[in-house]
Amino acid sequence: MPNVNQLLKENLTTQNYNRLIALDNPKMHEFVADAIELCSPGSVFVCTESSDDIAYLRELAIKTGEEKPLNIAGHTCHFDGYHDQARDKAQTKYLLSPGSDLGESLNSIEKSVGVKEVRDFLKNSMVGREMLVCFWCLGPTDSDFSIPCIQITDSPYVAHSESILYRPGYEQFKKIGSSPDFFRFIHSEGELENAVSKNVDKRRVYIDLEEDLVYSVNTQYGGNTIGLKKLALRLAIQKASRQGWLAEHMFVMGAHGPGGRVTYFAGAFPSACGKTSTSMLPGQTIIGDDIAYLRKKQGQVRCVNVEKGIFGIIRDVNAKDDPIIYEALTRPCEVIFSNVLIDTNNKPHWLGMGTELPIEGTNHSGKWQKGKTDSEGNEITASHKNARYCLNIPDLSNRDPLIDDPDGVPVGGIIYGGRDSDTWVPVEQAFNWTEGIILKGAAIESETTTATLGKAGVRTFNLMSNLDFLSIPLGRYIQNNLDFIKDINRPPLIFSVNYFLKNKTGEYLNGIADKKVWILWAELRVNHDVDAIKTPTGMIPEYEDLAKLFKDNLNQQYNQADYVQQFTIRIPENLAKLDRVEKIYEQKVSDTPQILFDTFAEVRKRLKAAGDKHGNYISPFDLITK
Ligand code: SPV
Ligand code: MN
Repeated sequence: MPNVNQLLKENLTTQNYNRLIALDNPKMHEFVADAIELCSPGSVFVCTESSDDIAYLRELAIKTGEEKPLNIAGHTCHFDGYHDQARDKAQTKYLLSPGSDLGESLNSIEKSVGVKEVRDFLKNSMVGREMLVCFWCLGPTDSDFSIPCIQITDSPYVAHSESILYRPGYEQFKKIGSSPDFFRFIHSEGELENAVSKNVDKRRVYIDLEEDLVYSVNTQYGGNTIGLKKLALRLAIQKASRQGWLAEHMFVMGAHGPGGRVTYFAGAFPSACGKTSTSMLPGQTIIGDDIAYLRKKQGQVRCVNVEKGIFGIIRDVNAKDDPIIYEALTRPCEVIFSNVLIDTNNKPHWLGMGTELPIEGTNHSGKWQKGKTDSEGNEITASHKNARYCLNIPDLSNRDPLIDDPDGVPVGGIIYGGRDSDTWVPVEQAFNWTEGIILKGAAIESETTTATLGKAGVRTFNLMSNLDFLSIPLGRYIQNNLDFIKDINRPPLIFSVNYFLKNKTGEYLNGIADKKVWILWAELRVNHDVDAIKTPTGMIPEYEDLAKLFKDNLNQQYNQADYVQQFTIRIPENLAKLDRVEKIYEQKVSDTPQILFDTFAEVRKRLKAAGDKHGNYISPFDLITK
């Protein structure tokens, strides 16, 4: 691009120009110059990491009306448009050059067509508005894990959210000098009506994997616009695949075992399956709740939280079930609430907050009163089911001290979870890494709830809960996971958990608090403190060990009858699951590694043999061999 410098000089004030030029990176300068030329902003603000600059983003969000201050200091509320409340999977596509192939499952568009389309939508999109040029870092700064990013947006809400969710990156850009190795995001809300994106029919999120560049337009919802979140995860999965590490949709938490020992776990669960609440278990410490990078360092698997904040589902966050988050949401500290209900006293409310909801207020549909319906006749709930809070993890009382360690934390175990009413036991350890990846991670299914569109109870396949974000063929992704620990002596143990097991009459077999016991049992296993019972699919807890954990941690008597019911091995359901999942790989994933089919066949044999010997429903006591 000719005259980059001249264009920047003409369009930026001296102060902003100097800030940009202090970063000696021609590729970054070119990106900013191109964005200015394309979007024609009224002004440009270059954000460093000074507290004044971050405060400017916060204040601008209020000045433009994208966020409204609430009664508690630091709290604001943002609304997305009525039809802009979630990730737009249909309009999120990879820009594919001729000759490249991402496999049959990934949504893509021919690059030249897609780039033209999205650039047409971005054309002059910032006239009369301020373009915000922000620098952030994925992962801790000054670390092998760090990926510097530049985000250009005309939404102060997006920039403000990123200042909460990500580490600052201006200084990191100084360190990388002229390196072209960084992620780029350009976003415009497009035309606004009542402060929300008007043209959602022209909403597009297009991802250029070759350029590490993402375009997003005509949308505000965080999952579509906060570049460093799921859009960066897609770029990172490609990068990780090329470089031999892993980018995962995983929380990271420290489980606190006997004698002050801390064992770190990373865990992948589909949305609404207890992921954030597992990362926030009482008495344990949190590193992150959504995205992790895993690398091999010093002969260990180590991981970091890519973020430093939480963009969490607020539904059902209440004083009883999520006391730590609830506490942070009700005291002065920086919080952006989105798509909740604001009552006439300027107070936020949401579904499941544990107090009675007001009958009127303002929500994502505008003025709201109980019983209000939308144009299709559907009742509009007080807050949206995907309403969110955005806060800083350092503001939580259970933050882990190693949160920003540039070396990450050692991964003792990996946990895969799903929502499953009748198949998996509450917790089970895989026999080894390969079986863990294949039988646990690659077999995750989640039953739809009434909170998602469509019929409840339908099982949806979700490979490592990362399916929505994969940017490489599914088979290669599985193979990368299998290969990852090849030169590691003691790989992390892999566990499955299932918090949603029900009895025949549809009641849950476990209490909400029980998950703490499963995680602490996994902690004991990682440290060789307890034995386990062999099943056809892995290793389950012995009754006495769980009884002690229930007593010590929840002050509960754990009945043997409950144990038997929860940990019964359900042969027909397990076989049916293998059949369902195998069919998906057979029919939809042409590059599935052969070892997946071999492992399924082997486990099917084990299940059948156990069934022949003990019957279809096997009590764990029948499997004890000593
Ligand atoms: C998820 O849906 O998994 C989220 C929220 O973490 S979003 O930013 O929409 O991806
Ligand atoms: Mn997520």
